[in-house]
Amino acid sequence: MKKLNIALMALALTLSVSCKENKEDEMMDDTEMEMEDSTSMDSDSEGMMDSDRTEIAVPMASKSGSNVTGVISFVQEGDEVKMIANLTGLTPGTHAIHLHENGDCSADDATSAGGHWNPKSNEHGDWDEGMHHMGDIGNLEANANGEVSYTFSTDKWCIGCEDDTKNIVGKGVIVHAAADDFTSQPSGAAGARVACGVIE
Ligand SMILES: [Cu+2]
Repeated sequence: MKKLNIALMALALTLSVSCKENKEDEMMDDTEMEMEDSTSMDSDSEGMMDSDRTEIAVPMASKSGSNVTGVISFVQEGDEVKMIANLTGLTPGTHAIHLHENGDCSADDATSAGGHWNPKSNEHGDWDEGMHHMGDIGNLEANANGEVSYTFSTDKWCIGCEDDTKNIVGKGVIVHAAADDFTSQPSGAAGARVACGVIE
């Protein structure tokens, strides 16, 4: 009798252990399925974001013998394009920043980028007041260490849309040695081109 009890207990133990293992297997299956689900959800939302939100990071090359480097990012957020400029190596003070018509930084002085991007043939001016080029972003302020962190947003641009008067893809980004005075034609007397990048 005692032997039978032990045998039964052993059997019961074996059964409960195998039962538990089965449960764990099932639980693991569930977890894997959940993970697969969340992965596919991520790719879905990324797919949605591709149409709503496009981002181009433009590495800036030193020009005209400067030490200016950094990255200027352009992000489409709904109807607006946000520009985020992070630069180093500038002289402290005010520097013009523009979009120029050619996405070509091959020249040592960046003259290959051409004049200001001006698809509506406007006069050069202040972005916030009256007439201006589509590339007349304005001025950056470099701190005492020659660093700039600057954000600008506008609904007058787009990234890759059909409207050539708004689409910034293929344009050049230029940072100048001096300030834009917003009045001198055609480019605000901003001096040498100290950094250049291509929006692509
Ligand atoms: Cu310029």
